[in-house]
This record gives sequence, structure tokens and C-alpha cells, in this order.
Amino acid sequence: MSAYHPLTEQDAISIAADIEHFFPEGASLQCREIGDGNLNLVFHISDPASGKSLIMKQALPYAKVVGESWPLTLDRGRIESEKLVLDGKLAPGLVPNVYFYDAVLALTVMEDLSDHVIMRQGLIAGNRYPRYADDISTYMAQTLFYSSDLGMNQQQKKEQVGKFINPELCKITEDLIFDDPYTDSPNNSFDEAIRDAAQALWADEELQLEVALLREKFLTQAQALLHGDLHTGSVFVTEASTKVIDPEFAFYGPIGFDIGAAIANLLLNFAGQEHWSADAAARSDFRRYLTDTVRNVWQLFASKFRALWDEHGIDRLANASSSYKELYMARLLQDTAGFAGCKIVRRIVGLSHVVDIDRIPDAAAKEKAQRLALAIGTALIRNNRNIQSIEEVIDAALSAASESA
Ligand code: SR1
Ligand code: MG
Repeated sequence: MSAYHPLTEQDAISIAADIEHFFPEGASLQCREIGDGNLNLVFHISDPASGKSLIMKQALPYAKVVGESWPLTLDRGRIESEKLVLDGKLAPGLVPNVYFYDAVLALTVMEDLSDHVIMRQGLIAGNRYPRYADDISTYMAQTLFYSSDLGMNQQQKKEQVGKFINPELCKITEDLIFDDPYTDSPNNSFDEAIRDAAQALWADEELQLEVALLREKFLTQAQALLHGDLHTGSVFVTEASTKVIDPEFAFYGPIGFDIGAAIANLLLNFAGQEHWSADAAARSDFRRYLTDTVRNVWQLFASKFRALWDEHGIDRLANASSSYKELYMARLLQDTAGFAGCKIVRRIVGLSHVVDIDRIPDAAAKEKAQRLALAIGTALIRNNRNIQSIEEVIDAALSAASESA
């Protein structure tokens, strides 16, 4: 077995050719490095003659988005592959199949999903995904319920918490989402046109109190095994299929962080429609699709999570009181709103942005979209502890949009 080294395309072909019973003997394999994320190498290896293909994802020992000056543990490759395998059991069909994991090379070899598109790209192109809300809510309800103290043996859960300790990746989130945007950090990155809005975040003590409370939950609440980075760039879709990828940020944290990520990225696209829609009527139509999806994601998640709890809840006391369940679900919605707000704000002023906004070519439309996203994000953070219904989350987006019109 060779020592860790970043693979070349030729290395990837050699490894693929050695996998037993996958490609035909002597196949003429082709390889492209297709990684466009912040952290890893991703190789697509195919045999045009047989039509067979696979993906190899290799963790680099540093954050690719910054460079070698930002070292990063290779253990995230193990965490990602183990989480994908677990997800495949809890939410069958909603993640790629993992063929194997090579711990020395930090390399996960998995199913090729090239017939799917990254949902963020699809939304930017104006496509709609009728399966997304149902599938992502099933994914979240199944993986979150069955990894929580409500749905799994509580001693085994503690052992699982240990296997998914992910301090370096959590530190990225703690800094980039829950700290940097609220101070004049060298990590921040934003257009000069919105400096006033960034400075307003740095001076807003009331907002920072809410962020500190959400940060505390992220730091301390080992509620369930999260995906940890469930934005629309971590979801492959077709009209008929949804596959969740990239769980390298997985760890035991607050459930609302995953749901908030899904909702935040629908709302970032909502803000980006400032540019991506052809005219006002198309904008309002696509925004309605996005807010309907936000509503469906939450409502379907909540009803599936409640049903799992009713049928498979293992904690006697948690099952005994219906008021406990109501309180738990109410807190999940509030956490979802607050974390969604933090995830929106970080994508506008923090280190790593989203193309829904950053690829807007017209400076005025981009600034409008950025200010709209910040208005939605800060409203969700400010109000998170009072939110009683998903309609209030949707209203935050619609009110900010009508004020910015
Ligand atoms: C340095 S990593 C920046 C971001 O990329 C990932 O997708 C996570 O969202 C992380 O915060
Ligand atoms: Mg990722």
C-alpha cells in the first residue's frame, strides 16, 4: 500500500483498474479531475466502451480554497465515508453507494451520479425539482431521528458521538459561520459596495447575542448525527431523484443546523433571483416555488420526524408527555430559522460564498441580491426565538423582498 499522496489522474486510473470486477479487464479508462468544492480532489473515471464509471474523492491535507497554509485533517475522509454508509442504511436510495474507503489515501470510491446535476446549478438555471422536498425531508427525518437519543440506544449513541468527533471541520463552521461575519475578520470577503452592511453586523450587539446563543447550541448540543453542510451544493438532483453527498462536516450537533442549511440555500437562491429571473413575473413565480419548497421541507420533515417518534421512540419519558414532543418540535423550528439566518449571512460577508449570488454579472443586481439576503438572514437570526410557524420564515423572505423592490 502506498503512503498518502495527492493523486494524479493517472494514479486514479491505476487504482480504478485494480478494483476487482468493476471495469472490464484491459479497459481503456478515462479520468478527469472535476472537484469544484473548497476542500477535496474529485476524479471521474469512466470506460466509454462498457459505459461503466465511478467517482473517487480524495481529501487533501489542507483547505483547497485557501491553500497549504490552512492544514486540514485527512480524517474527514473517514468521517464522510462512514456517514455515507450509515445514511445508505437509514435513508436508502438518497446517498451514493460507497464501494470502498482507503484510509491511507483518504480516498472514498463511490457511485457516479453524473446523470444528476448539483441542485444549486439547477436552481440557477431555473429548474424545479419536484422530488426534493419529499426526499430531503425523508433523508433528514430518518438520519436525524435514528441517530438521536429519541431513536437509538443511548449508550450506543454516546459511542457513535465519539466516532464522529470532527473538531477541525467544526472549527471551520464555528469561525466562518458563527464568528467572522460579526467582526472585522481577515477571513471575511465581501464587495466594497456592501461594506456599510458588513459594518452594521459588526456593531449589532442584539444580533450578536442571538448568534452567540446559536453558536452555543452548535458547540454543545449533541442532539443527532448531522450531515453538517447540507446546502444545495451538497445535493445531486434530477426531476426524479435526490442524492445527498459530501458529509465530511458530519458530527453530533443540533438538528436545526441541517434543516437550516437546506432552507438557507433555497432563500439564497430566492435572493439571487434578482438576476436569474427574466422579468418580474418570472421572479415572483420562481420565488413562490422556492418558498413553497421551504414550507414543504419543514412540514414534511416535521410530520415524518413526529411519525418516527410516535412509532419508534425509545425514550420512555420523552414518549410519555405529548407536551414534551410539542416543545421539542417548536424548538427545532426556532433553531432551524436561526441557523438558516446564520448560514445566509456567512455566504454574503464570510469567506466562502455561493454562486447563486456571486455569479451575478451586473453589479447593481448583485448588490441588491446581497442586501436582500442579508435582510432575510438577519431577520431570521433576530426573531429565531419567537418563531412559531414556518410561515414566519417565509414572511421574513417575502417582506424583505417587497421592501427591497
Ligand atoms: C474552508 S471550507 C469553506 C466552506 O466550504 C464548505 O462547503 C463549508 O460550507 C465550509 O464552511
Ligand atoms: Mg462540501
